[in-house]
Order: sequence, then structure tokens, then C-alpha cells
Amino acid sequence: MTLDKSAIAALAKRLEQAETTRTPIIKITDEYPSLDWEDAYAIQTAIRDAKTARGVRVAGLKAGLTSKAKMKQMNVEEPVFGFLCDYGAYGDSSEIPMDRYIAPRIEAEIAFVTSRELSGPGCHIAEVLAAIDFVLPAVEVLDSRYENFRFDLISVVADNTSVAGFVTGGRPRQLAELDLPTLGLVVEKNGEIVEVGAGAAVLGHPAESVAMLANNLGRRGEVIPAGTFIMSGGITAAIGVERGDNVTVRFQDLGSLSMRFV
Ligand code: 0L1
Ligand code: MG
Repeated sequence: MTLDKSAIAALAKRLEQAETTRTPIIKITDEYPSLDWEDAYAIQTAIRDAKTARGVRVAGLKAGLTSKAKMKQMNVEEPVFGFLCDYGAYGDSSEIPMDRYIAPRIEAEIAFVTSRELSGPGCHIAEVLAAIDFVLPAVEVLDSRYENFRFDLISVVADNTSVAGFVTGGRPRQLAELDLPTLGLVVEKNGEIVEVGAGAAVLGHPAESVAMLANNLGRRGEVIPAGTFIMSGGITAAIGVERGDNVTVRFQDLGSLSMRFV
């Protein structure tokens, strides 16, 4: 940890202001080049605490950068983690207002709702599988608060891993009915197929990223409470969207999700 409490609070405020005013900022490591992971998660937690103090509800948790290829490319050993807010929740067939965002992108994910608490260190995939109540299709809306997507991982974690919203609904299913690594999906933008993928793109199995999330939270003295909605990480690359775009993601066995950016 390199920052004191007041610097963490100031950076949290700067990032939250960038989000609420849709005004991108320069990545924070330009000013604080020696920021470490602990600083980054402390800034993210300070953003969460400021939001919840104003009445925002934490709607769930997320893992990001979960594909092995992307982790290797970005020279990281584990995914990054963030939290979802109630005001970012959209149902199937929603209209998503572009003016809430700077430069939104979407990625297709598999989501879980848990039925019991998960805690680390030492959480493993079998514990996660035993704790899954049901599985849902989901789409994450990403929106970096940094200018021109110029960021590094420490800056991204501080910026709540670019979370901006999420779409869910579709067809909730029991885990035993699904084979998550081979569960396929197709992303269409304006009727054209733009991405295809399968669950194994997320660390071999999407539940693996939930175990990593529990272990990451454990290091920070937190747990995944029972009943948590968790987005397990992008199966596809993130796709940029513009006003007027229609996106549909067809998930094998989980139904489809559609959204229109207006
Ligand atoms: O959900 C994620 O994979 C996090 C991505 C963070 C970086 C970005 O904004 O693309
Ligand atoms: Mg994601």
C-alpha cells in the first residue's frame, strides 16, 4: 500500500465524478506511478462505500479479464474483480441510454446466483459448484472512465474494472442441466454475427473465476454472501456500441438477451 486514506478518498472521488459526469480523466497511475494492487482495491472500495452511503445498492459482483489469452497478453496472473450497482441493471429487451456513458462496450458472460456464502482463502471450484443456486445469461456494459482507453490494470481496478451496467434475464437454469465449458453463444450486432464463444473461454470453466473472486475478497477481509449475483467474466471480446445499435446474444440452453442503445 503506497497511499494514505486521504489520497485514496481523493482518487475515489475523482473516478466517481468521472463516472457521474461522463467526463473521462487521465489514468491515475500517470500521477501515482507506484500505485499497487492494494491501493487500487482500496480506491474501488472507497467508491463502493461512497455510493452505498448515498443509498446505492450493490447488485452483485464481477470478475474481469478472465480469458487466459488476455491475462497473458496483459501480463497478469489473476483476473480483476469489481462490484455491480443497482442503477446499472437492465432487463431483457431494454433500451440503454447512450448519454449515461462515455464510450460503452458490451461483452457476453455467464452469471450465477449463489445459495450459500463463499469465502477465501482456499476456495476452490467444487465449493463454488456446490453453492450455485442457478445460472443466468448476462451481458456486461463496460465504460472506462479513462481518456481514449489509455489505462493499465491498476488504474482499471481502481475504476471498478470499467463496470457500467449489466443486462440479465433469459432463462435461469440449474447447474446440473448445463455443461458450462461447452455452453456456446453468438453475439449479433444489427443482425450480423460479431462474436462467438463458449464458457471454457473463462479460465476453462466460468465457476473458476468465482473461486478466484472469493479468494481475492478473502485477502481483503470480505466474503461472497449467499444470494449474490456474480458475473463470471467475458467469454467474448468487448464490442463497441453506438446509438441505434441493436445487440442480441443467443446463449445455448439459457435463452437470449437483446438490448438497444438509444
Ligand atoms: O470485465 C472486464 O473484462 C474488465 C475489463 C476492464 C478493462 C476494459 O475496460 O476493457
Ligand atoms: Mg466483463
